[in-house]
Amino acid sequence: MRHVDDSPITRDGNSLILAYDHGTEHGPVDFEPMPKSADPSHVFEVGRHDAVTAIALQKGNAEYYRAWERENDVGDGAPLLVKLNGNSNLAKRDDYYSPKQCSVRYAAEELDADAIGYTMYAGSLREDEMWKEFRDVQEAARKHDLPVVMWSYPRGKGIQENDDYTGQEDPDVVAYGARLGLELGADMVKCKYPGTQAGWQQVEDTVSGLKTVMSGGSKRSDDAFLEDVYSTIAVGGNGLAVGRNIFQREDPEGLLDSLERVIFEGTDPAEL
Ligand code: FBP
Repeated sequence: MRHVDDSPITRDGNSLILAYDHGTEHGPVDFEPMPKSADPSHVFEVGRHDAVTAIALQKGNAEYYRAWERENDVGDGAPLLVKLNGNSNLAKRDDYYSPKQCSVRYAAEELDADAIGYTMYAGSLREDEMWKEFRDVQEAARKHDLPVVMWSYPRGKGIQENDDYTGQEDPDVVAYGARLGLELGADMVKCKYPGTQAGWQQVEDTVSGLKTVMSGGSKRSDDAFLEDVYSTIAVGGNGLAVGRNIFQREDPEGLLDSLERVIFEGTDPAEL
């Protein structure tokens, strides 16, 4: 089993994953602030920045990505992380569930993936179903030597109806979700920012060295965003998986330059 540090999605142990699955998860509304971001090839180009260690795509865009690389003779595109499951904002369900649309075999053999990703909604009424799917995904990924990134987003009735928790960003909830990544065999876990550095420290204290990356969240100023990222790196976080804070910017190059220094060199944004 290859260690994630030896895979292309990390650099010096850390990662910057450019997430572009929002057309599935949120719908075209996420492209409205920057209409050119609706064109996948625009975001593929952004992903050629040296800071980016993976681009996370749903199956359809992953197929397009490989074709785009071939047709444009792109040799330095970001490594490909195929997101195996996803769900839309259109569905009405009894509780959160993210169905799988791509197999590990297809990701590995047809898409030449460098890693796979799976969203886990622990706390949902459908958690058991997702655990079973994740088991199959994780074991198949091991056979293909692909790192497994868990989008660990505890949410649903089990969280909402438990008075011990204040919601999805409660540090106890985020840390529990991160721990599940370790227990269920992920190589890296992607978690919501719990609001404070102490909250992220709690995550790190829970995962015993498992790779952790912060989920970007909605767009904010460069300074506020870099500060949040640094606060996780400073206590042992391994980087970032980010979508809107990159593709909703007219020119994300400057922010990517800064993120590269913060994530891979540990530079305090105050010194940039
Ligand atoms: P952002 O940086 O834009 O928050 O993207 C990270 C991400 O995990 C995406 O991969 C995904 O589309 C989205 O957030 C899901 O967020 P949520 O389920 O909380 O709406």
